Amino acid sequence: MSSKILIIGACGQIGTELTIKLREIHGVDNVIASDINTRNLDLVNAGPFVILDAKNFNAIKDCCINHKIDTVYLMAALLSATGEKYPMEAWDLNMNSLFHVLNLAKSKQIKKVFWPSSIAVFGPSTPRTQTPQHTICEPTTVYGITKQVGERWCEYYHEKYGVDVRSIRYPGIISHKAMPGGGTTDYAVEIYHEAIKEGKYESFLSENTHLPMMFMDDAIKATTEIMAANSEHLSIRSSYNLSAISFSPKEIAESIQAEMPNFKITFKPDFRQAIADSWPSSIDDSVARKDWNWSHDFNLHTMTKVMLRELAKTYKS
Ligand code: VAH
Repeated sequence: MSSKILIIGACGQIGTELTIKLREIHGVDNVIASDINTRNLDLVNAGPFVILDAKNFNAIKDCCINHKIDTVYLMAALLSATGEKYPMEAWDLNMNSLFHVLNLAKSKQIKKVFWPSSIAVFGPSTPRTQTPQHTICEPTTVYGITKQVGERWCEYYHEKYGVDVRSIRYPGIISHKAMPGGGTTDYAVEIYHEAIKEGKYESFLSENTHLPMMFMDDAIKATTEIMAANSEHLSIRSSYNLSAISFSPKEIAESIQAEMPNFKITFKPDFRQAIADSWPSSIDDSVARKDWNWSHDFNLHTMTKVMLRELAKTYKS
C-alpha cells in the first residue's frame, strides 16, 4: 500500500521540490503539503494542502489522524542568517517541531520521519576539509546549535524508542523553482537570478569562501533514496554527511562567465561572512555512499547550465 505522506514546511526551498517529487513517486493524493501560510500558490493549487503550524502539536496530530499519515517530512525551520536575528524563535520552531514529530512516531501515530540537518552543525574547531562523519561539532550559530541538538534527539529516539527517523546534513542547496530564505548560502542562488536580470551580482561572501554545495535535484534524490533505503543498512541515526560540489563565489562566477562572458561580480561581505567562515569547505560523505549507495549527478558546470537555462525561461515568461 502506498505511503500517506505529510510535508511540513512544503512551501520552502526544499519543501517545494520535495512535494513535486514525492507526488510523482507516491501519487498526488498521497502527499499532503502543509505550511504556515499559502505563500506558494502553485504548490497550494497542485494537490492536497493544509495550513499547519509546525509548533502546534495537536494540529500536527489531528492532521496525521485525519489524513491517515504514516510518514512525515519535517522541512520547516529558521535558517542560519534568520536564526541569528531571531534566536529564540529559531530555537522554538526548529526544536519544538522536531519533538512534536518524534513524539508522534514514538506513540506509533506515524511510522517514519525525515528531518533535515545541515553542515551548520560543524563549527570553527571542526576539520575544514573533507570533514568526517564523526568529528568535533561546536556550532557557533543558533541554527547550527538546533541542528546539532536535533541530531542527538533523533539518535536518542531511535535507540530508546525504535523511532525510524532518517536525516541528512544538507550542504548549501541551489535551485530555480523556489527561492531560499534566510540562509548564508543563498548567495549561490541569488547570483544566477541577478546574472539573468542584471548581468552582475554583488556577493555578500568574499571571493574565496569555499562552501559545500549541491544542486536541488541531487538533494531531492538523496532525500528520497535515504527514505527508501533498507533500515538495516543505515548505520547513522543522527544525520548523514552529504556532499556533491564545493565552490567559492569566484568559482561560481567563473562558471557563469563561461556561459555569459560579460557577467560581472563584486564582493561586499556582510554579517554572513562570519557564519560561512565557521563552516567546512568540503565534506566526506563516504558513509552515505557506503550505507545507501549515495552518489551525486551535478557538478558546478552542469548546474550552472541548468540554472541559467531555466531562469532565462522564467524571466522571459
Ligand atoms: C543556510 N541554506 O545557509 C542553509 C544551509 C548549509 C547551509 O543549512 O543556513
